[in-house]
Amino acid sequence: MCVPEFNNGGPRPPQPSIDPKDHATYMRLALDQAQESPPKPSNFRVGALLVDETTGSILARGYTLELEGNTHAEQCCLIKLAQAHDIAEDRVGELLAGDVVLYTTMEPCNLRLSGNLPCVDRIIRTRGEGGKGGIRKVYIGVQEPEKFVGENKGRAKLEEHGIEVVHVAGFEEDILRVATAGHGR
Ligand code: HJL
Ligand code: ZN
Repeated sequence: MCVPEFNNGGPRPPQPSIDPKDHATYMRLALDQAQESPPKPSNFRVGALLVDETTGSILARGYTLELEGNTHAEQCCLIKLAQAHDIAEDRVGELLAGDVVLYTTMEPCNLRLSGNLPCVDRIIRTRGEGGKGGIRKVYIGVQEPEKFVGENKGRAKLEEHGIEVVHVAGFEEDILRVATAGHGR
């Protein structure tokens, strides 16, 4: 189908607005992202969104293995936002001056079997000197199941660094079904 050019290069049409307090809608959109991820036995299928909590606008979306390499959902959000602004991922916090929160279907990882930098550390480094700006709060749909790395201390580490972690209840079953779809029986 041919999608007509909507605005002929003019200002972008506003995104349909979501009430910033409607956490269930954002978590549902994060779950939609998780469903884009290819099923694999070696990791979970996770989806994530970066949201400006003042305006409700979605700054970036991501899912597991969306970008080249062994990429996590949260990592893809940060890299995509950085790429859109032509800066390196480790400087993406400089773009996040407002009230920025992360929605992720699964608690961010604190240890990766591959040895890659865990998403918790990527989130913490967005905070910059003195913990100003950056990602201020993380909404999670489920804790990470103890399958690959035992107990994930991601939530505790975020909280130690002054980042609030809030569980959005009600999606656990769907999130885990999507996350483990490639794991066999
Ligand atoms: C979260 C993801 C994803 C995981 N967790 N929050 N988002 N894949 O996108 C956590 C799991 C790691 C394994 C394997 N998964 O992914 O613990 O190979 O995927 O580095 O530890 O590590 P690698
Ligand atoms: Zn991760």
